[in-house]
Amino acid sequence: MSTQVVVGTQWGDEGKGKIVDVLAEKADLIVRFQGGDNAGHTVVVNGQKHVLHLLPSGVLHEDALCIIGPGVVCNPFVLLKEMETLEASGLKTDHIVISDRAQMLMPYHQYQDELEENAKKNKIGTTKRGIGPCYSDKYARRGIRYHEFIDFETFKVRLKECLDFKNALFTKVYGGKAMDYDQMLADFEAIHDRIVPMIRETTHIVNEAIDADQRVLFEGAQACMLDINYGTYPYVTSSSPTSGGVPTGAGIAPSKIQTVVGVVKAYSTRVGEGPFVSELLDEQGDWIREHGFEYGATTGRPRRCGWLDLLVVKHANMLNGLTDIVITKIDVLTGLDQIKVCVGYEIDGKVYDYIPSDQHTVAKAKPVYKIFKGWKEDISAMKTYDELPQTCKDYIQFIEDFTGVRVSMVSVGPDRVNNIYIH
Ligand code: 2SA
Ligand code: GDP
Ligand code: MG
Repeated sequence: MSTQVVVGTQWGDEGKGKIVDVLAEKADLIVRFQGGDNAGHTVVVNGQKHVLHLLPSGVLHEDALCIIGPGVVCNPFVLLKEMETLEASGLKTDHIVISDRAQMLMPYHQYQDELEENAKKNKIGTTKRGIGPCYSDKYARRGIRYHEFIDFETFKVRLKECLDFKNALFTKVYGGKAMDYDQMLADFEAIHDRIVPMIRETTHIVNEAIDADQRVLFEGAQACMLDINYGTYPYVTSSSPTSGGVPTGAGIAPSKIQTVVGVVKAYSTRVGEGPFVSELLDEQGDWIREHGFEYGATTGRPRRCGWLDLLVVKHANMLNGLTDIVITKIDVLTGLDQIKVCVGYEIDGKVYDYIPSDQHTVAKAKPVYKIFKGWKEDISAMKTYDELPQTCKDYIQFIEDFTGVRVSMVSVGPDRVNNIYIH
């Protein structure tokens, strides 16, 4: 048995896409287990950049089967567009399958997300891709799953009942417009022949692969602080991006998870609203954004930037059971005289070494920092740990000591090859 999970430990955009692509070289199967096209995962190969939203980030490895798992909310129109973009670059897409249990993210989910975001006083800052409304329908048991798309006559009926319900909501509650059933049906009819051959019962495929000792990689989107239960609720996404989401989202027993790789960006970013204790609302934050090119890979929104928050990473370790940490974007910090790391939250005179549940309490927290010396050397072409400046090694060592998790790899650039392997 060989299974590996890759998860984000902060607020997403840690560089999971790049790390999954690197680890997928040795995988037979790659499985997305949650989220949807809110994700923006960037993979750079030989200078060519690919941004993936629904497709697993291992998709460039054409020999591995890529599965969009049961826990994903999958917009079929976005999926096909993404496949066409890959095909236009000369890449193969016939190794991609969709679970018949995956939820179909519908045009009305996107519209609902937009209406709800616009109507809210305290906005979440969603990607407006329809993620929350689609998961809400799933749990209210009125979602449409991919197996219901196979027979188009069945789908017609389901679409009618769902759209009638949504149109009443849009017009009577939100003051929006009704969506046109005939047009929507025609749009779905046009993609039916391309989508249906991709729909498979994937749960057996994954479990049989594990039992046959194949190498299976489970790819998380978003991250722990955006987890529906353990993130800064309500400023979260609507799924479980932790290793705990793998058994339910991919359909395997928890005991089948062997290793869990947590991706830790060397500083923090967040896109969307919600508390962010180590945020830098000054020139230092702008410096990180420009040097790290911190803009949303799906929406293009500028990301909020701040120092590394190790309480966040500790929280992620507790919830995910990390066996390894991969540090990314440490090259971005090159040139700074000093680098700060948040090691505690001071709230009403008390120092916390864990993250309180209530986001109003977290919003009051002042960061307790440990200060490190920076380095000036260009580290982006380095290949071994020994080559790194001592101050950079001290920074890495501290992350390992504070979290108690070994740092097995450090990423020093966006390309597939910019890595330093430690263990
Ligand atoms: P949603 O759309 O309902 O999931 O939004 C809820 C919150 O989750 C955040 N979220 C993300 N945070 C970071 N990166 C994400 N993917 C894109 C990227 C984001 C982009 O890779 O850059 O392009 O803006 C992602 N997806 C969801 C979101 O900001 C809300 O805070
Ligand atoms: P993901 O959502 O976790 O996959 O991350 P994104 O792709 O949204 O954002 C990460 C960004 O950082 C992308 O533009 C990557 O190409 C880039 N990146 C990843 N690793 C590194 C690294 O080690 N150094 C630098 N400079 N950029 C990186
Ligand atoms: Mg991203």
